[in-house]
Amino acid sequence: MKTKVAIIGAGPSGLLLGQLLAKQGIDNVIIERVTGEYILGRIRAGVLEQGMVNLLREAGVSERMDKEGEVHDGFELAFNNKRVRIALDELTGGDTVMVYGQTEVTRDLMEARAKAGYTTVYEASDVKLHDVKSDTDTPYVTFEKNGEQVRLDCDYIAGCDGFHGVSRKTIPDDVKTEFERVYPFGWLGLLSDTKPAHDELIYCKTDRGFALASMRSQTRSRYYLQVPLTDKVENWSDEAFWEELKKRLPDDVASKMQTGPSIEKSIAPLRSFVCEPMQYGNLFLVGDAAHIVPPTGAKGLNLAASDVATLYKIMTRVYKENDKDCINQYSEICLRRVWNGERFSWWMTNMMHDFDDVSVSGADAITFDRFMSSELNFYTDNEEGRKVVAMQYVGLPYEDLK
Ligand code: RFL
Ligand code: PHB
Repeated sequence: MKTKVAIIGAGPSGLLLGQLLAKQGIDNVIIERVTGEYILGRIRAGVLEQGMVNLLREAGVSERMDKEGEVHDGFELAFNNKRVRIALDELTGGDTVMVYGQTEVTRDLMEARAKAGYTTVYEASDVKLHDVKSDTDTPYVTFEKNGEQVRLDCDYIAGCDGFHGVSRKTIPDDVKTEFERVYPFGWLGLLSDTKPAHDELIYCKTDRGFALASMRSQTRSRYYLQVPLTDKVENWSDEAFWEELKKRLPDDVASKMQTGPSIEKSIAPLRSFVCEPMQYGNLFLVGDAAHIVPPTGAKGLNLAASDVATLYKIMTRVYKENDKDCINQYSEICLRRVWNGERFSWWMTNMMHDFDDVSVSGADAITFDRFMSSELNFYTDNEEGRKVVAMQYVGLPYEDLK
């Protein structure tokens, strides 16, 4: 097999890049480890920044999102028995976010790819990247499919294979630096076909821990609870989840909340992670393969989309203008936006979670919590503070190539 761009991973990063390249007539093949159904079963992001919404429109996959997605012009922070609304549009001069699930984005992209007739190899095992940095400029990928060994020759490889993928591991240790922080708790998420508790998202900091009331549509809710890392999802019955959630949501929201059976329930650990650089020879790392944020700022998928936007511009210039020098800009441009997203997500996580049960104890833990409560008051008591939160939540602009 031969193609121009080999894409490893059919998550949102790989599928969106593939779709944009296809629009430019740039041939690409996606190699994915699991089945399409398995990917669609993973319940993840729910909030899309304006930049990602625009990119999905540019890719020609926005029809259903524009019909069924919900534009949100604000969200709430609840703490110390008060609720503060962050009015996104007023504070940013008109920017908003779109509530439309990652599952739906992925489904739309899969359908568009099938229609365009581009190849996706699902259930490929033992995927390996070769000669990503060589004098010959000819990297290739090998994998096993239906018991047979396959070789895919290409010009470039986009590593869109998530945090546990092979692409990042292909970059030699002495070339890359990995920055990591693991948080001492996880998020237990529950999806249910119930009316959302409120018409906007509410991020709640309480003495019992953090909770988030989110949604996918007017009939589907998504909720999260901060839980210790030692908790097992099997030990959380739906009843126990709803009971605990009611204790963490503001009283008037909790008292009216609809409950029902879960469609999905899972625990996600929280991590901040960045790999520098995000490129090596003809290999580019995209999305979760290069960086992870804790979900508190709703930035993970959105950072993946801005990486895709940058790589798409570079590949278009390479193939349409025969300018190969521009590939050197990839890592630098991406990392500037990535570190902003990392800082915001880390900051929101620290402000909104209860760290009392962590390794620090006694006065240290108390001081930390006091600092963060004071910070939350400081940023929500005045319009300038709320503006800082709003600007980052809607997302910083995408950077152009030089
Ligand atoms: P993905 O989605 O992990 O896809 C990677 C794909 O690569 C495949 N793969 C391989 N393929 C071939 N060979 C191999 N060796 C391979 N190894 C892996 C995998 O099977 C998979 O299909 O990465 P991608 O595409 O970069 O997308 C990133 C997003 O999924 C992620 O950043 C977001 O979901 C993060 N996130 C959120 N982001 C937001 O912007 N807003 C949110 O509201 C938000 N909420 C969340 C989130 C993530 C969460 N979890 C569970 C981590 C909420 C949660 C709970
Ligand atoms: C979600 O709906 O899954 C969601 C929303 C906002 C976040 C994280 C997750 O910050």
